[in-house]
Amino acid sequence: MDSFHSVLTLFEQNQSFAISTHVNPDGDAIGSELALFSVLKKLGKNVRIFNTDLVPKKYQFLPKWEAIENAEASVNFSPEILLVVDASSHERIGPFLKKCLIPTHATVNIDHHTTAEEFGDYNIIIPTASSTAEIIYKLFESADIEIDEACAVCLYTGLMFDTGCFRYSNSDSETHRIAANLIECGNFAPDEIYRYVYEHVSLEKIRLLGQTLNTLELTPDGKIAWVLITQAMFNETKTTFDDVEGFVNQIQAIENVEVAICVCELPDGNSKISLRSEGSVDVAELAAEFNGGGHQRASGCRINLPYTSAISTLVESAIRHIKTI
Ligand SMILES: [Mn+2]
Repeated sequence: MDSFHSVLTLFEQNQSFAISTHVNPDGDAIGSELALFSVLKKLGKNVRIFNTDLVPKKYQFLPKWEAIENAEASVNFSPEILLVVDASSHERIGPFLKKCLIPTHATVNIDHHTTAEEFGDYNIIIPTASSTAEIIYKLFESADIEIDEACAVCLYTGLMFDTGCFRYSNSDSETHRIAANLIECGNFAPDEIYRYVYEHVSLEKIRLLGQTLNTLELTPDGKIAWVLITQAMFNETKTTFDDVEGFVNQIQAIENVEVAICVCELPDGNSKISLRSEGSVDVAELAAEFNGGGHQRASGCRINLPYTSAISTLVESAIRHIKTI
C-alpha cells in the first residue's frame, strides 16, 4: 500500500515522534499506541505518548504503559511527527492536545472507523480492518519489522478488544490468523490477557448491574428488551456512566431478543440510549431517528426526554422497525 510506504519513510527520515489517541482510550487505542512506541524506540527514535485521559486500571498490565504521559506534559515537546491512532477525528484527542501538540513536519492518522476523517497529512484509514491494531500489524509486516513480545501483547489486546473477543462480525479468518501470529511472536497466554481486560470488574459495577437487571422489561413477543439506569442508582452504588459499558450486550444475549435497549438517565434529566441488534434490525437507522448514529448492530443516541417517555418512544419505534423487516 502506498500510504504504508509513505509512513514507513517518515519513520526512517525523522527522529522525534509524539503519539496520541482518543479520549476515554480503550484497548485498541492504548494497545496501538504502545505497539508503535515500542517499535519506534527500537529504531532509536525519541518518542513520547500523550493522552487526555489516564490509562484505565485494566490496561495497566501492558508493557510500558507507564510511559503514557498526560496532555500537559506535551507543552515543551515539539515532535517532527505526530501519530494519531484510532481517533475518528482530530477533535477526539481532546481540546488541549489538539491545540498544543503540533508537529513540525507532519501528522499521521491511522484509523479503522467508517466515520474517520482525513485530518492528517498522511492518512491510513482502512474501514474493513477489525481494529487499528490490525492496521499497525500490517504496516509492520509490510516492512518486515520484527514484532517483539511487548509489541505482540499490545497488538493482540487491541485486536481482542475491538472484536469483542472475536465475537463480532468484524472478526474473520484473517483476524484469527493475525491473532495466532501475535500469540506466537508474543509468547503469552491469551487467557491471561482476557483476564486482565475483562475480569477486573469493580464490585460497585456488579452491584449496578444487579440493580439494572431488576429493571428488565420485554415486549410480549420477547423481541425487544430494555433496561433502565437512573441517577439514583449511580449514587446508591457509587458508580458513574463509564460503568454501564457492556450492560446492553448482556440484554442482547437473551434468547429471541432482536433489539436491546439500555436507557440511562443523565444528570440533566434527559436520556442517553445504547442500542444493540442481533442483525435483523438496523439499529443505526433506529438511532438516526433521534439524531444518533453507529453501526448496524450497535448504535446510540441522546433523547431530550425523561426516561419514561424516552423508553416508550423508543420501544414504539423499535416495534415499527421489526414489523418492516
Ligand atoms: Mn478501534
